[in-house]
Amino acid sequence: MAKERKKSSQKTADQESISSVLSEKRKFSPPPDFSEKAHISSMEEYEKLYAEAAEDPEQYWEGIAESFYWDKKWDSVLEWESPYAKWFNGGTTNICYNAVDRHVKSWRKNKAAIIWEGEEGEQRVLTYGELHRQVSKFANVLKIAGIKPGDRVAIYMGMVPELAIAVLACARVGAVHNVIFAGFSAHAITERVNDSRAKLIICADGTKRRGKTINLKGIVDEAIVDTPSVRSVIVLKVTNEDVHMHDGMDHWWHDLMGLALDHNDPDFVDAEHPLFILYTSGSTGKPKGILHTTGGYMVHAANSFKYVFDIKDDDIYWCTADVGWITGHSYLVYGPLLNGATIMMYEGAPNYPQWDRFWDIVNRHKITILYTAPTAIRAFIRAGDEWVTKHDLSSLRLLGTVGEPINPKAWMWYHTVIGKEKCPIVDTWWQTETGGILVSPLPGATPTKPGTATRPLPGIMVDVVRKDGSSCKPNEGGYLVIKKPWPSMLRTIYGDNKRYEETYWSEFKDMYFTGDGARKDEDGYIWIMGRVDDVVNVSGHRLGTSEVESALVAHEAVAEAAVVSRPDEIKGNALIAFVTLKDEYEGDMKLREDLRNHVSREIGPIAKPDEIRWAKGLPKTRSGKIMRRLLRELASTKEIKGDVTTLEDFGVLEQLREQEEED
Ligand code: 6R9
Repeated sequence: MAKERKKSSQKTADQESISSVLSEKRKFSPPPDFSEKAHISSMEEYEKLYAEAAEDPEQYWEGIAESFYWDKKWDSVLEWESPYAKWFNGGTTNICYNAVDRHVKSWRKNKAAIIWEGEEGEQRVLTYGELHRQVSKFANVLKIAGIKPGDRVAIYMGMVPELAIAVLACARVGAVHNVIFAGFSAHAITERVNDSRAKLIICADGTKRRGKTINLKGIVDEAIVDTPSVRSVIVLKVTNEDVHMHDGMDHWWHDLMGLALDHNDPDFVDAEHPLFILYTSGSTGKPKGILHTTGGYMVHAANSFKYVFDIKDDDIYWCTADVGWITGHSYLVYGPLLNGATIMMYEGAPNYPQWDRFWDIVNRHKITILYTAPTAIRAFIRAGDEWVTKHDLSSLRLLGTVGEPINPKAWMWYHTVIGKEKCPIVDTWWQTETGGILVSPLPGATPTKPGTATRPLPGIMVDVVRKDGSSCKPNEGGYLVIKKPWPSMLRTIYGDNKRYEETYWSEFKDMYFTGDGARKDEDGYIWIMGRVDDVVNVSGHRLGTSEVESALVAHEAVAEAAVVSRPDEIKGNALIAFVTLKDEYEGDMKLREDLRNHVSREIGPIAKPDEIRWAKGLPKTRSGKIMRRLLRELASTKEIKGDVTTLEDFGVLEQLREQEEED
């Protein structure tokens, strides 16, 4: 008995969240008045559409593609030479034209496209007409800067409307944008700019965060010391930082805009013309440049947005993600604008000046659809309901989450405290690689259960399979795969087809491997159980543990490092680094903070280990592989605090563990 109690108290938070998910049986039907007005209003309608799309996926996608403007129609819907896809091949279009110009030719010309709010409460509204004018002008600026179709352009800015303008203008002239999250370090910029060989960097002078300003231009200056491909830098004045402008290389955004004409004819490009590269973490050290192309991405980003968020013309939609991540690309910029929606854009922290900032924004701007991350929801729960209840949230009609599994407790809080039990929740599963949402409830149709992204969207064939590729039985845990190509799938890893083939297509024959573990329940609902590779989700941001390890061992004091994650109530996961120091550095009291800052400089503050533990040596298998499972267990169950002299002695720990098992 005593032993049992001891064992159960050692159950990790991870196991607890899995078992709570396994026993989750609650089911919530869409409110009838929501369904009545929804684009898809019943499960029967969903099942019918799903079956039709499964029967003839190409016909299904072709039907959707027809609702966009194409300068020339495609010759074929899909050409598939596994694992390389060409969607709508032979067709030409321009995604910026579809997202902006089309609306300007309609009554939406004077509709708000972007409502922007800064941290100090500054506000701007850009109508579709104004957005069109600014994007056209900036497209002319890009041309003046010598940018040609296919050239890569890096963008490093905070969440200001000009970020969306820069992205759209690149697409307009056929340039390939690479947005780099403004929290990344100079080193991370150098790495991305060199991998994509970007010709131009567009940045802001600075950005605001929790009342402080970050000098982005200074970081770019540091990054471009070592980037031979960069010819010029365009700098947008936002925070009035004291910046140094290099003669002939750096130009002010406002000076160039002053020279540019209002009118710009978009470049209609091939459907398979590259649209953007977005770097994401993988299970090995170097970030992967995920390449998306124009036509297929446009079709799925727009269509998934329309149905998952059930968008209507009077909605005010707010996605809290940064444009530096895929969620910001597909569901802040492209998806909503392709649908002519009004978007809210906020530059600042969720708890500035206080923990009610989000709810204050919802109330003042009468937000109807809110799309955010479980990590934010968990932080709000901890801050306390009183920050929420003092605001009127009655404008909200639909809630969404993305980025990591949402634990049932957080789901229920979102449902009751924010949604007042009247807003459906769409828990949307997807990845940088998938370009758009693949698994999600349709809010007017799908009964939801807390903790599951439910069923795949029509046209998407997902499955949970065993190691040999055979389908798992209901509730049997396995690997999440996608069995048929879809239009917004990544086309490759930029410049590295081999890595593309190995990472996604070598594990299972003719199936795309997501890297996620999952199970499918008796209703066919997909429950994501987290990554099965060395990728971890920290506050909804995707990080490779090996990336952090590489950064640590790059420090002169470090002999070896292993980074694992531990479940964390707020961040989802926390990073724990086990570090073996070179002999001469042992006992250096300052090193813990030095190493954390070093990782921050190498990758960015989001990658800072939460805890650094010193280890005499790392536990390894006979073949020399670090025993990460053991480290994960240690990281979850036993917090070793103390000064630099506290060393993990794995020999001793191993012995202790063995004794315990024998007991
Ligand atoms: C969109 C995005 C992708 C990874 C993915 C999975 C996790 C995303 C999720 C989810 C459970 C959800 N993930 N959405 N897990 N439920 N609704 O986040 O892209 O940054 O590339 O991360 O995030 O593990 O494989 P990305």
